[in-house]
Amino acid sequence: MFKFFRRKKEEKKEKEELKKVESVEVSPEEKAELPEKSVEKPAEKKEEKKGFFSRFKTEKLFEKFKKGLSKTKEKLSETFSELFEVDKVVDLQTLEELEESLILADLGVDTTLALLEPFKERVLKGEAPTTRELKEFLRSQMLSFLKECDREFPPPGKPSVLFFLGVNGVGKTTTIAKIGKKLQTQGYSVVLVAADTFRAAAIDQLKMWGNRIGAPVIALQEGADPGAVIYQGITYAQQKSIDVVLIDTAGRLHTKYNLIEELKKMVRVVNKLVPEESQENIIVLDATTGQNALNQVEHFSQAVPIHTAIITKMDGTAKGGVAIAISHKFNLPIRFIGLGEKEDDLVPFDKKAFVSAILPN
Ligand SMILES: Nc1nc2c(ncn2[C@@H]2O[C@H](COP(=O)(O)OP(=O)(O)O)[C@@H](O)[C@H]2O)c(=O)[nH]1
Ligand SMILES: [Mg+2]
Repeated sequence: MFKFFRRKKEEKKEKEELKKVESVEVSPEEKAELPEKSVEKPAEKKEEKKGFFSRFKTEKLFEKFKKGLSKTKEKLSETFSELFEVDKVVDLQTLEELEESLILADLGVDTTLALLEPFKERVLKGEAPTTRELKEFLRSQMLSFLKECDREFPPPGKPSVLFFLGVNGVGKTTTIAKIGKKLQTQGYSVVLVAADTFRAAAIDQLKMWGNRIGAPVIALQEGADPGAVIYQGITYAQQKSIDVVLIDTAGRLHTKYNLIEELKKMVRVVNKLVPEESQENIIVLDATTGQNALNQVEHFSQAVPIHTAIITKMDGTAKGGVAIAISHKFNLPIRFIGLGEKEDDLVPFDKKAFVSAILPN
């Protein structure tokens, strides 16, 4: 009984807190005087800011990767279980079977061939490497094909800007909310910017998320110039001393509308307001689209320099190998991967955990 009332009380408190942080809508006329609605964080929380990723480095992470990548592992293990069952000498036919299996797990043709080439050469030269050596070779090649991220996260500077891009439906908006929440729990204040001004629904969706996580949202009306929203979002952060600006952008690839030109303009606005080292341009990709994700990286990199990638929906697909292809082909570090729809399912990418999760033990 008491528990019930306590829970009700807590729910009520939660609702009231959410109400306090409404989204901030600004019109150009209002630009100069923005309402006081940023979320102030207690001082002691800011002390915890160091090492954003350190709190994730636990045994649990390996478990999470294993669970989320089980479909990809299953796909690979059809070949792997036969191949690595007993230690024997590797011949060309075995390598071809392995090639096929890696291609099917969406490493793609180019990356698969590049990955196996040094081993194939040994076989062609008449050496007799064993399957045990092949297993070790695969592991170390995969690790070296996955690029390390040497940029700080979030980038240094106040505010720093995370600029998210990617086609519609990949999970940009939900990912922004999840990252915003993670940053907040680590003591960073955040503001979300609705620069996908194409559809009113997109603006509303971001506002809804802002409300849920208790973050201000800077939005203009549907059809507004995305550059103007970004300008206002960043100046708002500067005025309110907010740590991180997360920008949601449009993702429709339509012939009549030049998304690439729009994105270039948006980045120019960011460049004018914050130094380059304070920006991270993040492409969001959906693992279930497999090799198509590579075309998307190619397309978007015409518009802006892409610093890192986030790959969502790994849980629903056997195409997890696409992470290796993306990182290898574009020299692109992976920041986070989505291993499910829940907030905790967006985890920092850990290449050792990734490779362990898809290869046999
Ligand atoms: N299973 C799964 N679903 C995800 C993941 N990330 C996002 N989604 C879902 O993908 C759908 C599209 O997301 P949304 O953020 O609206 O995509 P946007 O159009 O790029 O902004 C939503 O239903 C999300 O819940 C993930 O890692 N796993
Ligand atoms: Mg969206």
